[in-house]
Amino acid sequence: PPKVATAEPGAEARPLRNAILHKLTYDLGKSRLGARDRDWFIATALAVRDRIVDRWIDQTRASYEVGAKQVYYLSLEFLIGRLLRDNVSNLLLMDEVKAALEDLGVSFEALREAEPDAALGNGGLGRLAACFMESMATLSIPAFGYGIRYDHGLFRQLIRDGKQREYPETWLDFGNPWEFARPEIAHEIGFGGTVEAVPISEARVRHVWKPAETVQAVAYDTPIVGWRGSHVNTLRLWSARAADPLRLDAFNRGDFLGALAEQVRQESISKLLYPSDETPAGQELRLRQEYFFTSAALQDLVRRHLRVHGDLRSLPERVAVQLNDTHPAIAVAELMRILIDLHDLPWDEAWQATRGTIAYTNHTLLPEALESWPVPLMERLLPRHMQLIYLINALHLDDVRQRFPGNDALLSAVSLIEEGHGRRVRMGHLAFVGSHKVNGVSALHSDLLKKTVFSDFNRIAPGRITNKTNGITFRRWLQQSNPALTSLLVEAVGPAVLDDEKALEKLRPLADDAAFRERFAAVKRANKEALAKLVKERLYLQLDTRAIFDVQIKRIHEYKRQLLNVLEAVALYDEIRSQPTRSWVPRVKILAGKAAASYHRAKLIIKLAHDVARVVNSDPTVRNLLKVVFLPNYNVSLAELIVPAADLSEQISTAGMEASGTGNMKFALNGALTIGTLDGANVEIKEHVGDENIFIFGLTTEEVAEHRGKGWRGESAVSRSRRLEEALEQIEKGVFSPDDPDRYKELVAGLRGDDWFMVAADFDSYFTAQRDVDARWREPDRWWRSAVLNTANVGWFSSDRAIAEYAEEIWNVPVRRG
Ligand code: DL6
Repeated sequence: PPKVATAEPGAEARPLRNAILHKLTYDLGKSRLGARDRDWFIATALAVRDRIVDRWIDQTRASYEVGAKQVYYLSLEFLIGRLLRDNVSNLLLMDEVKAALEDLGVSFEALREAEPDAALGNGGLGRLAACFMESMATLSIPAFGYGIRYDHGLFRQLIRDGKQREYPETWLDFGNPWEFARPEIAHEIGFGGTVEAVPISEARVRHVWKPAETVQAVAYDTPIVGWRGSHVNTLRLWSARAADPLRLDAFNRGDFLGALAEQVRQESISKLLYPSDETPAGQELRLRQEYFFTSAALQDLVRRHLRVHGDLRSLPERVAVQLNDTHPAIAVAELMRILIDLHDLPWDEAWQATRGTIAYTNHTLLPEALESWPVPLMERLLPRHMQLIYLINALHLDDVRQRFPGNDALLSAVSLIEEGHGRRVRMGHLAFVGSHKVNGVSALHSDLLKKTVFSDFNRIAPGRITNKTNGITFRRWLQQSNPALTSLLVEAVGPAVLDDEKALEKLRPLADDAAFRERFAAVKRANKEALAKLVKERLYLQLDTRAIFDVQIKRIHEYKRQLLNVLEAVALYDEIRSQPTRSWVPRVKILAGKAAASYHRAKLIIKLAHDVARVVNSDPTVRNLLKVVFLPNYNVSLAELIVPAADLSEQISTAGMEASGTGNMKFALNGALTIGTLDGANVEIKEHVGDENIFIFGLTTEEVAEHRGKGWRGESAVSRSRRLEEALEQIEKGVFSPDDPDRYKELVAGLRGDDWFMVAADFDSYFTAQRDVDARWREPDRWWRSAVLNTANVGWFSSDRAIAEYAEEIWNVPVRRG
């Protein structure tokens, strides 16, 4: 681990040791002898939390006292993972905690693993929110994260017979020692009902929304500690609490289920991350979740702002609200409602305050992910908001009509209401209109935003779209998950590397130093050994750590093209079998990821990966030259183990479809070489690491569009590639699925057909790039030179850089390091 401000273990660790023991005894009511790892984890977390609280309270108060501008990051997802190592490390307490635990006869690693992952997110968007929270604290930006405290986060993935099964995740079963329940901080969230117009003067009416039901949003606060404990912010997650815990009349009648029904219905809002929205009830629940946390957040921040500043007109000077995608886009209407209906601001002033305060980040161009809600549902659930949306839309369209007269096509393109089959509210449009800045998450993505989904908006509001390329926190994704590499870096370029991502650049000359390269490679080997050990424990599979560890870990999605990766494994398997004595470069293909429960094709791809793995891994002709591994139940903690052990990072999405990616950054930082398309942030990674240190293949965004435009059929790629043809035939014929030979017919038919994700189109180019990877691996000097240069050149992808850009260019708040 990095040696910073080393505490002398022993005497110094004594108070912490006593504190842990005190927590174990008096908070958990356990003796040392009876305590399990989980108990030690909770006791340790509570003792560590005590070291956070004073500075948290002081800094929060201080930022109010000086009237500092507050940032509010609204996100339906915070994919935090575990917090113990994060907090201990950021507080520079690692040596002390380890010494204290050692004295108590407890292993830090064992209790670290007893902490459940807080999986309150699906993937990139949620993990980005978690990295951003840490960076905001590190840069001393006073900030709150607002989201939902789901009882059950992302499902637990079990693989049975190669198939994904989903089970509820239960992170709160033994309590959450990091959070503070705040039952006294509760906001009323209304749904349904009617709106009355009450005259308040001759010229004005006040609209009074009388909701049919109200649910309480109760706060749970988790302190978020910045690097070196510099600053502590709050992640405030809302839990739904029914107004009445049960209906006494029904209970006393003996109708016990009926007595609880209403409570269960209301509290289902914070029950589960991403309830399926395949049914109307599921859709409504999703909208309820979005409004629930957005309204709670805005009520909370408005109350705080009024307490500190007294006047809501100053909101844009003192408050920045960042919408993480459109999930909180209803904020535009909700803030208007609060300002106009509850605080009597005139429309224009309210609109100015709203627009000046809110900014919106778009994370996807995929049409199916661009949210819109049926107007009837909105009218029923949020009647006042719908009125406000109509008004916002009318004024917005008037403005466009005036500036672009006679352009009806433009009007319908930028309207907040989609008129087609069934009227719907376009949440992206609402977010755009209500924001002073809209950003994409990589240079390519922001450019595509301007050219595609928001092209008309870019015309009517030039300059509003800006780019903020994503970043990752180096504390979690380097210092904590790869302590051996961190020590090497500190030794090589000095401790500044722990504080300043730019210091990594000093590593560049060492890429030409053979002794350094050898040490760099040795760290990787040790990390690979650790991963191989885990694979052996979980899958009973022995891996050869001299092989290339070729890794693709992320959500399973057709556009991410795990299928392309598996096809390449099949083709390579064929070649090895046909020429077993050739000198092959050994490879271990490692995959992990979850498919959405209702995403049939993605689940089929998981099954195919397993079917291929079973055949390849048990074929004696292949020996150790190729192994295919699928690690179940991918989560943040698993990623922390896999990323440092990867040699090759698979970033192979169809060009134009991955908004940014952040895994790509984590791998490069840890010295993996990327094989990837010119998609998302890969483009910028290539610019930073240099063309010769990355393997780029495949169609570009423009070429993908061209292919689709010309009615591309995958068959034409198949007919040109014997290799692809053979791989597909085997899959089609059931070579990997003898129990059900037709299992993959549909999947392969898709590749021969419109091949929407260009898997067939890119196959040959990918296969060739993979052989370039093999060639580079055969030259260890060149491989490790590239690996070192990857680490040296990706400092820019720190979330500190990303957050500093948001702060300076969107939020207008100062940043301070340390
Ligand atoms: O910006 C974070 C992350 C990107 O890195 C990924 O490329 C992108 O797919 C992901 N987007 C989403 C979209 N979800 N919705 N809506 O998760 O965001």
